[in-house]
Amino acid sequence: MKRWIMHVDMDAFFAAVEQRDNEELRGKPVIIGGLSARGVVSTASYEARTFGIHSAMPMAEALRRCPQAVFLPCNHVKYEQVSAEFMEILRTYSPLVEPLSLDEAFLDVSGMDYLYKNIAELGRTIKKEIKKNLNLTVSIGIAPNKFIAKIASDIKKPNGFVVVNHHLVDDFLRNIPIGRLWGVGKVTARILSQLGIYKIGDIIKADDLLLRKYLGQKCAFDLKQLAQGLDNREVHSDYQPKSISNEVTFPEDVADVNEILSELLVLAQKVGFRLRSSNFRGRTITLKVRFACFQTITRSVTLAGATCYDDVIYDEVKNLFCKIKLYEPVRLVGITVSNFVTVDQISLFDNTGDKKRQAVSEAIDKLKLRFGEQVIHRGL
Ligand code: TTP
Ligand code: MG
Repeated sequence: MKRWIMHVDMDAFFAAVEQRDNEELRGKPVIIGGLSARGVVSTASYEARTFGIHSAMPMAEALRRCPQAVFLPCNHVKYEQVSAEFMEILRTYSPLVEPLSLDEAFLDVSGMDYLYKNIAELGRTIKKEIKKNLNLTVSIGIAPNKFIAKIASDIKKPNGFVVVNHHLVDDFLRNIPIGRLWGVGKVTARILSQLGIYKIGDIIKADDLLLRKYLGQKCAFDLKQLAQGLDNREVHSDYQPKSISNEVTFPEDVADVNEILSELLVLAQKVGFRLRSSNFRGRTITLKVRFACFQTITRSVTLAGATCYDDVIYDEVKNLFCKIKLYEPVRLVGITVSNFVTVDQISLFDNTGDKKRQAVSEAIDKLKLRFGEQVIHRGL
């Protein structure tokens, strides 16, 4: 049986969701991200990308390049909801779905070409299904392995669709820039370019000894393997996030303890809501603090029982925070809950306090789901 791996990736995910939900944004440059002066772009609609705007660009730069764009904050609750719907659709086509992030996943679809006319037909069906149900477009790559499928989904974005047949792998890879290879970052790319290696085809031709000399044995071996289109990694369907976190960069550095605590309370509520929405509870709570000078510290505490409740998270974070010596104003704070436990383990720790919390949280979460996360906030 031929191995077929599919990589599906939403186009301009956050921006596309906003354009879908608001007719007035369609066809316009839309930029999503942190809106403070020091925020960064999370994503830009394809209209905005023509102005050179891309993810991770400082928001101030995006504003300079395209002042007429519509700028919006991230609505994570909404994107997570859409992401869950997206993954659900994918799971109806294969039991082996491995989400990589909110908007992309690998599917092992080996053998499915017997159920459809051919493997491309399955890809087109999934594309249509996502358009019909979510009114969003995705780009799909189908290939003999993960590495090639991921490149394939990317090269014809947006709304791309590329199938790389087994016997055409070499032709497909030959002219792909080396930067697309897994593990080739800026440094390796520079070394390779000094050796006259720019494309994947150049690696195949390159002398093994030369590669080993400049990249080390392991890296040279991995690159040669990938360049030949060899990648046996499986699709793991048991993906579970290991932690949930939220963080915020203040518009200006803050020295006032109460102001920081009140932001931590907002973050605790965000993390708690996301934990409860995804049915997770965690035992370890981590506080991250970045000072004005960019020095970053983290402090953690591990509880006897797992939690998903805002007030428990906040109280622990507050304790951690109060023990930190604030030698400088603070630039960023963040909260992570990790060390998730299973539902069986949870019942051991349930007590009356938690039952009350559960009732209150359920009521609040219903409001948040209906009216948006900002509808209700506890104050200090
Ligand atoms: P990507 O799939 O990398 O980007 P995209 O879906 O916006 O655009 P495309 O796939 O068409 O190139 O990331 C998915 C989402 O993840 C994106 O919509 C926003 C978020 N994201 C960030 O918040 N910060 C980042 O630096 C990146 C790359 C993505
Ligand atoms: Mg995407």
